[in-house]
Amino acid sequence: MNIDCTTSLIEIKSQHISLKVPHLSVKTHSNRPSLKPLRNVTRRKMKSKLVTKNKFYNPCNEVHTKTNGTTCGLREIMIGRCSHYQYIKNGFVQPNGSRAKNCTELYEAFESAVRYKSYCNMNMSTYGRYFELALGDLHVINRAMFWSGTYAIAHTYGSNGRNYVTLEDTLAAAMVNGLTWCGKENDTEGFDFVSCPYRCKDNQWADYAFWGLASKTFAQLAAGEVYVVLNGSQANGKSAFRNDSYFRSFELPNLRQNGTYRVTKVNILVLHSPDAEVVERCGQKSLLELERLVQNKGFDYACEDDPEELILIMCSEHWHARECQVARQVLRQTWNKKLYGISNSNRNLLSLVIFSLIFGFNFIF
Ligand code: NFD
Repeated sequence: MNIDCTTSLIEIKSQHISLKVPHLSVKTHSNRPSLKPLRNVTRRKMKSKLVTKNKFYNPCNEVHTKTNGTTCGLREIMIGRCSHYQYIKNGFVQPNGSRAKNCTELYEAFESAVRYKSYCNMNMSTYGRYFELALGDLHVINRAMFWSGTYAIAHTYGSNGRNYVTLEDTLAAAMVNGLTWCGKENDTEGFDFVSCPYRCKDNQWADYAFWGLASKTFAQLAAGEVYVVLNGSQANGKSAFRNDSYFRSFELPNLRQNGTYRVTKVNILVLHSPDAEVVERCGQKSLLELERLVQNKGFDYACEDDPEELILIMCSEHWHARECQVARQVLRQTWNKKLYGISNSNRNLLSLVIFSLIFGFNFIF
């Protein structure tokens, strides 16, 4: 489909996205560790060579050792997170007013999918029962938020589900987000606590078994208007709407076109990091392809570059960036006006007048 760039830009600008209920004062940070650099793979190999020499080595005995295998205390962490999610975070109120879920039962559904199983035998239905139990009653209307290349800012903006609901705000994902796990056949523990594979070369579905199904299920439960935060400043030739992203492979194709979970509109928010190059804007490159796919599915499409709320969040994280300087000064003046009833420049002018009056008089007399 050929779309004239100028026309589509004008159309896009006129389709303003209304962003509701932003409580930007509450900032949250992801509990996920940073993505591991590739060189760790070599270190991991060395470490697993060392530790597998001892058949009975268990890094989770007594003092827990950090490995690239299953997170020590997986069971306790998951059950603990589940209880915290339901009783502390949500204050006993479940989505749709439903009853609290049994955290042990949820963990057991998860465990029976993975324990004693080899990583490469996993597929997209392995965790089916877990997601059914954990997400069965979820229905996110007009507040579902997807992200790609924008993990931190999307979650700050989503504000733990108060503004928007991301996959990670759901019980199913919150229980395991940032954790590592993999099963081990013929092993007393049934989990590999030393090393988990990243890739399974003979079965690509193994790699998507959990997060692929999580993304798919979440997308199927989103309804009305949905939001997608993309990165228009991707480095190394990556695009904002990548071919191999979870968003493209598992979320967009699973948004429903009819029924109770019908999606009506897809709102794209394209962010450009302060002090980074602008690689793509709405109506350009991969975003044109995204627009085409969204419209082919019969959804309305809107795209906005850098909404103000998100500029503010980006500048709060990169306050020293060039693009944020003027905004900081203007904010200071506005705040001073609120505090003292006069803006900074007026205050400076006033001080100057007072200063020259005093010193002027001294000089004359
Ligand atoms: P991506 P995408 N720290 O940014 N989703 O479209 C850590 F540790 O390229 C969620 O492929 O976008 N990991 C999860 C990160 C997993 C970070 C898969 C970070 N700062 C899919 N940023 C999840 N919660 O783990 C990115 N990653 C990982 C769903 C990320 O976890 C979400 O609903 C993923 O494994 C979202 O709408 C991989 O890097 C979409 O798919 C690719 O993230 C994001 O996947």
